[in-house]
Amino acid sequence: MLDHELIDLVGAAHSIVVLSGAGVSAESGIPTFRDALTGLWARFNPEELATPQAFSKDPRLVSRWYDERRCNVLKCRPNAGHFVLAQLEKAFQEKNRPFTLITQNVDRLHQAAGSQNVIELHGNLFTWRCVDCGKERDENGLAFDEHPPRCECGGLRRPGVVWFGEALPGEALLKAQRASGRCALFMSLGTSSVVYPAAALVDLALQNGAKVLEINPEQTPLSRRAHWSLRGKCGKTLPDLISRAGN
Ligand code: BV8
Ligand code: ZN
Repeated sequence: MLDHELIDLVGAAHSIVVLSGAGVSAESGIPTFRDALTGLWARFNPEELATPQAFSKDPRLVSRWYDERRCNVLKCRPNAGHFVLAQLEKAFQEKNRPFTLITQNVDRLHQAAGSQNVIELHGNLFTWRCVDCGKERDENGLAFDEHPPRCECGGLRRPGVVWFGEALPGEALLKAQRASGRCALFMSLGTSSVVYPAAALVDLALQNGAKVLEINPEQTPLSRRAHWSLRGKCGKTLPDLISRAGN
């Protein structure tokens, strides 16, 4: 049951920050990070494969995992949760109020749904770069025929994601921190809230007196700190909330 104070706040907030996690893409058919390891990959822990060490040790295995995820995402479409966030951004732009969408996701489905300003904290599956010369190229086609793919200079190319132990893109993180520290409402959507420094953004919002909404079918470490923690799927709960708020 949606709370009237929350509905009023979503409609009237002077600024909103959204932090999205893999749960927002779950209803598009993309396995969440914790369950991204099925079949061939079942014997690995994601944190083991998503590291520079794993790539140096077995570049072929890591390249195949990321290329398989990239090809799977290319077959997926944004869901109602993605679309309603794109609409909310548009509604806030028209009211000249700040709306910031920060994502941990690497699938670019927010952009596919029409969100204009997306802060990608963890990179994405489509921009691959050469480990030697740094040359980047977007890959939106079929699976690579060699793993890892090679650069013209002969160097190995890696996925443009942020691995565990790697720093997040400085400018993206700074923008995310600034927006989080200024917003009136912080929405944590579909994230387990355990990966840092993304999971620390909500602290900046709370310190600044913002209200916090979480939407997740499961409890997370944020649940007891949020003003509202709705047990539900983003694809259903979010559109209900946004439509009730009149955005
Ligand atoms: C760094 C790209 C330092 C790769 C990813 C404190 C400070 C700084 C670092 C650390 C710290 N403590 C620990 C660390 C180290 C580490 C970390 O956080 N480890 C965790 C595991 C404890 N952090 C790092 O290494 C970061 N780097 O800080 O480096 C540094 C500084 C300077 C110089 C050098 C180094 C880098 C972190 C980024 C790692 N890369 N992704 C890839 O995708 O393969 S993170 C990865 O996890 C994904 O991006 C994913 O987004 C992210 C978080 O997961 P979630 O999005 O939350 O997804 P998850 O599966 O966990 O949960 C899904 C949720 O959805 C669930 O709660 C589920 O209930 C819910 N759900 C399911 N269905 C639905 C739903 N919700 C709504 N609707 C539904 N339908
Ligand atoms: Zn190169």
